Amino acid sequence: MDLKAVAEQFMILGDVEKIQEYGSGHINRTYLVETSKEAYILQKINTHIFQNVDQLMENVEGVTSFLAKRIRERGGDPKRETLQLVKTPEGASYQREEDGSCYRMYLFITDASSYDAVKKPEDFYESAVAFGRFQALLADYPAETLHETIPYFHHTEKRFKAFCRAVCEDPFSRAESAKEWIRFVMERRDVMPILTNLLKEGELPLRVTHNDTKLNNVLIDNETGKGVCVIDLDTVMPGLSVNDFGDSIRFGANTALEDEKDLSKVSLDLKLYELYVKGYLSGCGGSLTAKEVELLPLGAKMMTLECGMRFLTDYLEGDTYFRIHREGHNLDRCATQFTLVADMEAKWDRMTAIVRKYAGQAK
Ligand code: ADP
Ligand code: GN1
Ligand code: MG
Repeated sequence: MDLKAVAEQFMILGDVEKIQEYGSGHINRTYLVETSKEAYILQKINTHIFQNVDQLMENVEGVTSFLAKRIRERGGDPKRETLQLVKTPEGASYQREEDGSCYRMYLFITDASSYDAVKKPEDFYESAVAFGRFQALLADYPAETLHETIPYFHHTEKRFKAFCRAVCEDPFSRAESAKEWIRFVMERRDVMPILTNLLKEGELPLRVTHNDTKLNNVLIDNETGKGVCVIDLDTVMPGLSVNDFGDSIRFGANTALEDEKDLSKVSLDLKLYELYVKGYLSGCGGSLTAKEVELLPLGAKMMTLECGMRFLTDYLEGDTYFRIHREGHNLDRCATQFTLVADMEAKWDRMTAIVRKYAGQAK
């Protein structure tokens, strides 16, 4: 695909000078487009995963314009603090090419960085404040207008069932090479429905959540070090706040990268965990219930277990979901997640004690 021609279909300023692949997301293909006047992010939407692009983009448009309004009301700068879509001259939020591929464009947020690992603890704290604030800003978003872009995205029990199917069918004969991790999941089968049951029983409220709160989905201002903008809004849907908290811990409070091969490097950094608890609760500004706060550690464990299970399922099914860069990549990713789960189980008392220490900030 001629990316320059694609970029020129959007209302950009200046002449396209350079296009390069950008970022390290597993789902979309992201490009930085530099023109003589401005910089933009061009994304090829993963239509294998997001099959209804109209609905996906309706969500993104709805959430970004809602956030822009709220940010403006608070005296902030909506051009930096939320994603801003660049539309086509016809006013469309994305462009479908003849071969069916779909592209969208955002203003590039300059002088800010996204990190795949915590370099400075303060950055992790600031990402927590940003995700907490994001949760609070969307507290009165009309949730019923949001489409479920990926149904049952964080329904751990359904993820477990999909995993069991993949193990039984074993279409690539890979189960043998993953048997130690398959056993790891089976030993924890009883915990799979806990959070969805609590939601059903009304113990946890359904909120508008981000659902993919990895550290690299928040941009940190290069100068002030503050979390400037939450990005990657494809999975904003009704969900659980404890999952948003948990996914951040899974990714950012791990002492190793998500795909580290040396598992002795993988552990939960309790100092980072504590910073995140503090930052997230402060960003939420008292909007969480006491039950939600109490269950934050469980959110961390469940998101890590679920994500490991998703990587393992994809490995068994032939790597069709998460982009891989080497053979066995998804198996390596699954191994880090489960090693982290085991470490969380070992540190459980300290994880809950830390949350109790900051629980005063909840309603
Ligand atoms: P994926 O769903 O594949 O993770 P993202 O939307 O997270 O895609 O984008 C991938 C990366 O591109 C991000 O981690 C970030 O570094 C960068 N990025 C995305 N949007 C912007 C933007 N508007 N301004 C600056 N950088 C961005
Ligand atoms: C994917 O898009 P990205 O890379 O931020 C995935 C998340 C996983 C994550 C694991 C839509 O996130 O759910 O937790 O990889 N996003 C989608 O790194 O499935
Ligand atoms: Mg991303």
